Amino acid sequence: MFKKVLISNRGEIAIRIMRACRELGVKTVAVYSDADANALFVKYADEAYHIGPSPASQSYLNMDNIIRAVELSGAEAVHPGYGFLSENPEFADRCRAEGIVFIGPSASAIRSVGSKVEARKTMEAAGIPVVPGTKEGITDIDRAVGVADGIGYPVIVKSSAGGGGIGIAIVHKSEELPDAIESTQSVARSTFGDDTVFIEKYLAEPRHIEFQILSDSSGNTIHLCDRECSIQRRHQKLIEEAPSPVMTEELRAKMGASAVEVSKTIDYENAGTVEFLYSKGDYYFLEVNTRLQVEHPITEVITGVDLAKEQIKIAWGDELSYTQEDITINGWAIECRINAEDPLNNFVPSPGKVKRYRSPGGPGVRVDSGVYAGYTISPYYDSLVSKLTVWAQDRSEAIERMKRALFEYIVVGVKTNIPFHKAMMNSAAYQSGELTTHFIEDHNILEDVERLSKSEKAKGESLASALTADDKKIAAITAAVEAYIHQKQ
Ligand code: MV4
Repeated sequence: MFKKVLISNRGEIAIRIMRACRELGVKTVAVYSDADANALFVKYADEAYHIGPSPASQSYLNMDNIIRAVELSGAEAVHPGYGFLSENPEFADRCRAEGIVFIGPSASAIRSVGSKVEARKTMEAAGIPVVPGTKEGITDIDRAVGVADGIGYPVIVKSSAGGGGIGIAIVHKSEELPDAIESTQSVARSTFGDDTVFIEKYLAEPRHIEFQILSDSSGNTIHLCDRECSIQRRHQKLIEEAPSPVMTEELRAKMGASAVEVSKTIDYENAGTVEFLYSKGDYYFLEVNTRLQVEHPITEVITGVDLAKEQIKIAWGDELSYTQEDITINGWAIECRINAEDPLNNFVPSPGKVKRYRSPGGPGVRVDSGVYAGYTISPYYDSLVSKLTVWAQDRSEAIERMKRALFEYIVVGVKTNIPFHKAMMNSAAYQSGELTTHFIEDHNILEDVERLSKSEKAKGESLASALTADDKKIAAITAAVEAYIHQKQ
């Protein structure tokens, strides 16, 4: 096994990966920006290297500085986590050129799905269902209108290099299509430096269902079942669950086989996710995420597989520890992303100092976080406070357990979306399991959030005045406690 791994990421996911390393007996190296000098993940690591100023472009995206830290530390491998350089084929290539193991797929596998047009073509040729649409990037607008007229409206224009909902347009009639193509091309050009766009039939209220896959260097590939990720706002997932409420054994076998086929088609190695849209009993390939995902814990708790450890073992060259037959689903998992943001003000980020903090515990509760009392959430990065994952025997028990965990959760000093999650768990529509990617707009969740935010605010005020010790002292004490827990061994 590797002796030392560098984690080119920050926050909760850096800690998640370091936990896997510690269990494998692997030493860890953190890299950090100015803003993260006091972050928990830096304390957790066996050693840490400063890689630049706070903006990600100068630190967590700075390949030269990260590779220098790998060399200085003597780490043999880099785990990129999610975001930042995790899906950057250039970084994967550079690591390999320097003799550093990149814990993830090959640069060529990343490239082969980086272009959505190419990925669609590849998967269609391999017999994977794709949404009806254009075969190639659009070069001739009149021809594109002809194709769209044939498919029938509404259609969706998508950027080939896109992702995260940037550079898409929904078009309801033929006359609107030429303008939509041109504006999507222009957004794609300025955002991604590639103006290739394509057209698909627009599915009105689909579900977003994804399959976790694992593939080793000996050609063994398995899937670890499904996650339902439909609850999102502006393409930011907020709640994920596993399995999907619509999944049947029959559908899982079909979609799982497709996910494995996708992996084999692109010679994929390591952990990955195959995303599908699901509508009215049919499923369609959407894209491949070539990284460990934010929502991986829900798969871990229902399958018992430690995905971060499997990734490291695969990169070392080990064969998978599991066959497909070994993978079974036990119970139900839900993850709420607890963000420092204001659900009553358009979910705007609410960075700042966390004055009081107590995370929930007890049966079936897992908290992945990089936050402690006295820690300041920086405006430079995402606003994730933690991922709150519950496990229970079934979906309704998982919802009750999530309500209980949200009730126990105390975060004072920054606004959080905890009231939003409470409203969701109490929503009859959510409880029914009838989820779509438009759930939040389609249901009156925010009304409930208003009421629940008032009680959250009252709790915060009473707790803020409950202690008289000044905040600096609390920060010093809790930082010392964390440093002790995470002390170098
Ligand atoms: C779609 C779609 C409906 N029909 N494609 C949005 C971002 C990109 N990753 C794919 N997206 C969608 N593609 C067809 N043919 C609806 C969406 C979509 C969506 C997809 C997954 C999760 C959330 C979403 C929210 C709005 C729209």
